[in-house]
Amino acid sequence: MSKVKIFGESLKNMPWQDKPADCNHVIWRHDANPIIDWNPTDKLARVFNSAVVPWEDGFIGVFRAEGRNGKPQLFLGTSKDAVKWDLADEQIHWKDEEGKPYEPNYSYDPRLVKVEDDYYIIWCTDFGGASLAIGKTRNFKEFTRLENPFIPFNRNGVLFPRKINGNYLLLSRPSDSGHTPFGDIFLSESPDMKYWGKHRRVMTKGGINSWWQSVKIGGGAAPIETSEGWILFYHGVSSTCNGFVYSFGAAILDRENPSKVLYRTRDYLLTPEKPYETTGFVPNVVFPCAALADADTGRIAVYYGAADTYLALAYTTVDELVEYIKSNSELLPGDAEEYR
Ligand code: BMA
Repeated sequence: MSKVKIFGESLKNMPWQDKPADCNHVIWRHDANPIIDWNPTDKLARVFNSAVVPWEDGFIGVFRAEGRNGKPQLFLGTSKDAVKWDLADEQIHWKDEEGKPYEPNYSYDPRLVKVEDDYYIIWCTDFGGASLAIGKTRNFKEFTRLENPFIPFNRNGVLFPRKINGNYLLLSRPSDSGHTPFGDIFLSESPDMKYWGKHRRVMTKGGINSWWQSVKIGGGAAPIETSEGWILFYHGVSSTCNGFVYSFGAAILDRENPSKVLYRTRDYLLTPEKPYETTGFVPNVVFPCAALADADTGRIAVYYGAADTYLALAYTTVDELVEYIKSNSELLPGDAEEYR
């Protein structure tokens, strides 16, 4: 039993490896990373920023995959152990709410979140520019595309796994049309998944003591509800003479009012160090899109894309992580309530 309580399912069969004896950090990598390598199927060349959830007696995931035409689309995958994945050959096909087929021009960086009886997929799509799309499914056979939540440009849509005060909550990162040289995380609410409002700025980029997140930040995995608040893994970007570097850290958001960030890591939790993170299609990227958490043991597994080429896995425990976030936290001026 962990000290910090996770409000969620017990996930006895989720992937897990104990912390290696020589690890002096709060998060450690799966020892057989990457879990998805180059060209995992005849059709798919690279599978990386992807999201997974428990499903039936195993797991299911929505994978960002690029075929040999280099264009990202979303593909389903299933797994018994959430480490070895069977990836579908065919991309996900959508219908809108009137039943008309809808094929996105491109689709990337999916998050997959169960709220009540529906599994929601939020991804980045073309809407006259990169914007968020939302769709849902109950059976992973029929997929219904809903109205796009926001006008362009926006990325990194992360839905909360339950409504608060009757509203769905969605984190996002408004941006411009390119590789945005700016970006803070905002929270929006909706009573019906159609009309979004009550926007709040949650967290800002930057920090004189925190260069890894100085250019932009974006929500990562669906927040994990705990007795200490919502744990949010998020990515942060820094700029070098050799291009952007993507790392990730974590924040704790207030349980009843998640627009309030209570703590956030001054230092990154994980930065590109391993060959599969520093070398690939886009070097120096670790990009989390999902986490599994076991309410019984407090174990957490984070899924992250590496170098826009691979899918990788890292582990921590809720007690260690919360303790680390709290004792290494530095809020930024824009995070404070009065600045909204
Ligand atoms: C972001 C997104 C991610 C990608 C990252 C690094 O803007 O496009 O999909 O992993 O850049 O290339």
